[in-house]
Amino acid sequence: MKNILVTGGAGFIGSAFARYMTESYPDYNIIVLDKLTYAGNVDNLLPISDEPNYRFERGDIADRSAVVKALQAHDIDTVVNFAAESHVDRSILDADAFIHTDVVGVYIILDEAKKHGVGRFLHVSTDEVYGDVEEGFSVETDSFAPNSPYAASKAGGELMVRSYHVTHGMNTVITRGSNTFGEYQYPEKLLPFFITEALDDHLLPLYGDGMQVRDWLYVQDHVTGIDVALHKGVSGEAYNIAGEDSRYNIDVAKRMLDLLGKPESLLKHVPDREGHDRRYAMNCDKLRALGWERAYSFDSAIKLTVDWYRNSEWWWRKIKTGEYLEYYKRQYAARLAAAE
Ligand code: NAD
Ligand code: TDX
Repeated sequence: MKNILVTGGAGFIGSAFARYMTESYPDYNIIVLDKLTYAGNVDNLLPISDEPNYRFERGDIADRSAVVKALQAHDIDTVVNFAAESHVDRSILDADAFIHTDVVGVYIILDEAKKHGVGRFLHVSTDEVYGDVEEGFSVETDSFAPNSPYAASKAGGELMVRSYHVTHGMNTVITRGSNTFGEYQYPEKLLPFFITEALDDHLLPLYGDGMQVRDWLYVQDHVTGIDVALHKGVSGEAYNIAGEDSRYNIDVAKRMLDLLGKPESLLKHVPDREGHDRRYAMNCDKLRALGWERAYSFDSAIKLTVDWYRNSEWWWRKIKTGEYLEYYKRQYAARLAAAE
């Protein structure tokens, strides 16, 4: 392992991984390939922009020529694929881009990686492939039951990876992370959206009764989980990465408001997300058996996250303009009006 292509490395988790790997493994070359969609942001990579073992290339994982160019130019031996459309609500409004990247894109990068003789292909997936988990904890051998177009597209991508391992003998590993939060997360996901809205004293649209349960994982712990799976995971296997900290959405929102010193009256119950999964929860003993441990509790990580957004207006204010405001209107205007 020497030249690692990190696809989707300008997004939230991919950039945290690129920053971590560049600094932790000076002997590896980290090459980010990213299309720079609305969610991709080169500011996320500023902390490593001058590092000698880091490079950035703009390109689409569904574009064969861009993929071949990157694989050849950097003599890539390892691929870690984060590139995805990642927001459930956007997949409900329009799923085209999800099929393009999360299904077709995964197939193209996988196929070209095989032809190029890539020795390790790690694919980053999600707990959402298991669908709604009424009780208990998902294990890696559970069947898939994706409920949103996003989750279905991620399940489709994973199955392509599986098939390339079984059919072509490719060296692959899949990770399935839970709800990840932390610095540099695009402010459409629950926590960064609510933190940045609350800082401006705007109403916070909580879907339905707010009693949906998510497992919360700090981004640094997600990244070290991927590192362990990359170096120690068994080819052909999948590994859950969980925070093992389940909370109701309403409690997460109240904790955040408390840290900001903002009133709970900002919370507004609005009509629910269509097809909304009630609960996700995973067991991650399999990854722990490879030596992975979390370093952060939810309480310490949410404090770090709230502080980061409070001190990083330079980062999020310029995002919350243009396309973002159009999306906000499409997603929330009618919901907030219905809740009045
Ligand atoms: P993100 O939306 O912040 O970033 C996605 C990145 O992929 C962006 O930089 C975007 O420009 C890039 N991208 C999109 N389409 C591309 C394409 N066709 N070619 C190249 N680049 C493209 O997403 P994230 O939250 O960082 O998630 C990263 C990965 O982790 C995704 O695969 C997601 O499914 C998975 N995941 C996310 C979470 C979470 O809670 N955020 C949890 C589990 C798994
Ligand atoms: O405005 C909101 N109001 C609200 O009540 C938003 C944006 C979310 N929610 C609820 C929906 C979910 O129950 O909060 C919960 C978390 O929502 P998201 O941040 O959109 O995450 P989720 O749908 O759970 O999916 C996330 O975890 C798995 C990531 O977005 C995915 O990329 C990842 O695969």
